[in-house]
Amino acid sequence: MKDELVNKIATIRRTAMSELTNIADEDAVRELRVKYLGRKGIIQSLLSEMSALPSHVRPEVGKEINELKAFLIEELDKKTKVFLEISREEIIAKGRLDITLPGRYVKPGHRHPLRTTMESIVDIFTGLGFSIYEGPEVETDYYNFEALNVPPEHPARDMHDTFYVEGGLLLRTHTSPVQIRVMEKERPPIFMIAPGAVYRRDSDISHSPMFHQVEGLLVDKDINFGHLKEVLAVFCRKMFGEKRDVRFRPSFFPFTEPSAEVDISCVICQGKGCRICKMSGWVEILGCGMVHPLVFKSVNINPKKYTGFAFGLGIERIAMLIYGINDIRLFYENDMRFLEQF
Ligand code: 2U9
Repeated sequence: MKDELVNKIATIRRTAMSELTNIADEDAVRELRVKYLGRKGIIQSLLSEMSALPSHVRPEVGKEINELKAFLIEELDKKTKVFLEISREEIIAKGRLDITLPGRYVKPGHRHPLRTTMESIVDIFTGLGFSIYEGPEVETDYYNFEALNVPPEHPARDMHDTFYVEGGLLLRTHTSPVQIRVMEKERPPIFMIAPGAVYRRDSDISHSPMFHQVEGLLVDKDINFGHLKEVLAVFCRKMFGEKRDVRFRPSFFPFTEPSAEVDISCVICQGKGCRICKMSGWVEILGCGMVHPLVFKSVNINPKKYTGFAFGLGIERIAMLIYGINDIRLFYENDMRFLEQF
């Protein structure tokens, strides 16, 4: 009985030794630990077999089992250490830095030409005392058309010209709704500009379904067309050069009366005549006019007490002129060969 158990202990030791030599990884170490030293492991079962032995032989056999146990603990701990070392070396090797490799070059970015143009325009007007306001791009018919005296039959309101969205809303076709919202909330004097994206159903080399505007509004007592002319002439010279000639041509907009369009002497040929100005010597820069009394009425500003002027300019058009770009779509294609030139 005793010899049987002693033999068994020796066999287990031999098996364990061969299993330990063939061990492949940390998981295998863990498995062997459970197999031999676990709660239901081999050592535990040897210890319970001991109870069947006569008491005088138990200490001797118990010593053998304890020796085997100590041996297994030591060997398994050694293996654990070995695999820990291997995996640490692997981690270090994987993350090793080759400081002789060239670094990854991160190209420094810069402003988009449209952003640069918009900022120059905004800077001039803020320098003249105008404040910047923004508003929603999805608008109601009221703010985009009705409050601006755009009649129901006006072509701009057509499905073919304006993007309508669900719920009777639309994508603003100009930033003018921002001025309406400001006039509803604030009382004159109002000196404001509204820069932002606008949307129209139009697409060719000079029209994009989304483009950008800066609009402006000045409302106070005794504001007249002379104020409009001077402010916009100052803007044109600051923006396009002090030597620029500026002219005002009569025009029409439902929200201004009288209305005008502003031309400057051609930035390319200085007025001599070229392809850009179609040999006229002049290029159109913006639209403007005195705020229509009906627009003031819709925001409860008394047109007998207050007058004002408004203007609007298209950023893309101006950027195309300044940089000599002939296709508006180049602004939105994110082609680095184009963008890197600015
Ligand atoms: C209010 C009252 C009047 C804004 C104006 C223009 C003339 C104009 C165009 C320029 C190029 C649009 O981007 S574009 O195609 N804009 O010609 N805009 S007057 O008039 C307003 C705005 C708001 C309350």
